[in-house]
Amino acid sequence: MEQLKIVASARQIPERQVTNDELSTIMDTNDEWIYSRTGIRQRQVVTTENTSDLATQVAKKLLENADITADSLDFIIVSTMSPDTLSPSTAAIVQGAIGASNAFAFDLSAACSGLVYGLSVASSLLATRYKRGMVIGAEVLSKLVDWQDRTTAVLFGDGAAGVIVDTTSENIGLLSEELRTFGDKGDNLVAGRFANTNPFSGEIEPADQYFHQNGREVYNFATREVPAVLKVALEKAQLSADDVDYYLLHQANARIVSSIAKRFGQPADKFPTNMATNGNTSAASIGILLDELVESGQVHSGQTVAFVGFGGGLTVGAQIWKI
Ligand code: 4VN
Repeated sequence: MEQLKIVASARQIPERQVTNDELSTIMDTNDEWIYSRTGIRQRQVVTTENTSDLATQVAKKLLENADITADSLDFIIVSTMSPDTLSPSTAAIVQGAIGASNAFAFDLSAACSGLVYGLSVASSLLATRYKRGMVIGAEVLSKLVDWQDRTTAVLFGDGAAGVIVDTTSENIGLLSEELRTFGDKGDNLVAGRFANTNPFSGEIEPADQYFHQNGREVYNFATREVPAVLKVALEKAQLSADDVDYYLLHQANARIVSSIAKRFGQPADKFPTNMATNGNTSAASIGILLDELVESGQVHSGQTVAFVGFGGGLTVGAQIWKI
């Protein structure tokens, strides 16, 4: 059977850096508080770009890195919770910008699990009719952050990253996955609420674009569900935790990452992090981390790598890849 294989990765991070020290000049917070609780020292935020600009830069770099033309793409998936607009989708904007005339394009909404969910959809598309696609996680969370709320404003950063996926007849690629959604807990992480002002509506819930989270609940959800899905994905791949070279977890919080490493009895250096420099970039974080590690040569073909996304929905998903 044809499997899907990652053939290229790329990332795009905005230039403007905002350190914890700079944040402490605009809100009542400080580097020690932020760093000790989250592992974040700085993040990058956009000044003029929107989500589709970051995603389009990633798409262009992907074409270059894979040495392929835009017209060879069958589909483009952009996973995002911060699209430019609901219509057109951010993926459609990217498709137009790079001239991928043979590709259909759509956005996928799964918050911080977006890249993993997007790759799951891509694997099904490639197993049926299609040969090649792009999956990009792109976020400008700085437009959803309430910059008056120091409990959330310190956590997030903007960025985008993605991969090109191709079919292969080799026995590599996506070995297994376990995806779960807990919609009954969705209220713990909310952003981008519209108001319905139709003349027939009764009591209207007011619009609220801002990101709100019940941090404790989301944190506890992550420490409970990430080990559970990872364990199932490893079992499905008939691998042990030791067989995995690198675990690329969503970069929400350094303490979550180290607690999962301990839980699986794995050394911390198998759980690379970049939240110190990038903050939490939601759907973009796993792709950014992957591209950094591919660039430095730490992650390369022949290795076994786990991706684990978790967050809004609430959603969680683990995949085991033979790169
Ligand atoms: C997944 C997670 C988080 C998240 C939740 C809580 C949290 C990150 C709460 C306690 C606080 C330090 C920060 Cl687990 C967010 C998302 C959204 O991408 C996804 N940090 N913290 C403290 O007081 O220690």
